[in-house]
Amino acid sequence: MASNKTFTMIKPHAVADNNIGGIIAMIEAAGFRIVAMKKTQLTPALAGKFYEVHKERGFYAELCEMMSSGPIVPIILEKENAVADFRTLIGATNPENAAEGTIRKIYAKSLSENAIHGSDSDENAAIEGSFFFGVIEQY
Ligand code: RTP
Ligand code: MG
Repeated sequence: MASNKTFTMIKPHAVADNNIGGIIAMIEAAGFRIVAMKKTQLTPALAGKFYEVHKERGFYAELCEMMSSGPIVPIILEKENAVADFRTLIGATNPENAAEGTIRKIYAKSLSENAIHGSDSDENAAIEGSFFFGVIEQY
């Protein structure tokens, strides 16, 4: 059965630019319920662990540096068809290709600083949510 949860993080540049509220307003307006949320900061080592799947990619070091450069807001979200609907809401990885009205179209600065993360599968949503939140926070 498809999960009804996904996981997201508001990236450091969007937090630094005071865009937490604007981004969360778009997420709630799209019908997502906030299950768990906090503000925290990754170390480079923790960012490396979170993005371990990308460790062979050329952008891995830049990604880990960017994601540990300031506070982030990790969030677990709930909605029917959450993973796919959230990927639609955030838009393409490269904001130059992101559709009008998507979060990345509005808030991303570049391919690297693209405002927000969205899990790419139900399995990864569960793994990524559990990276930041304990069992009792996930209901
Ligand atoms: P995300 O995981 O953050 O939701 O993004 P995504 O699935 O759309 O993209 P993914 O391929 O998983 O890449 C993860 C993040 O790495 C940065 N990136 N930089 N410089 C580059 O070529 C490059 N490509 C990707 C972005 O911050 C991307 O969101
Ligand atoms: Mg990804």
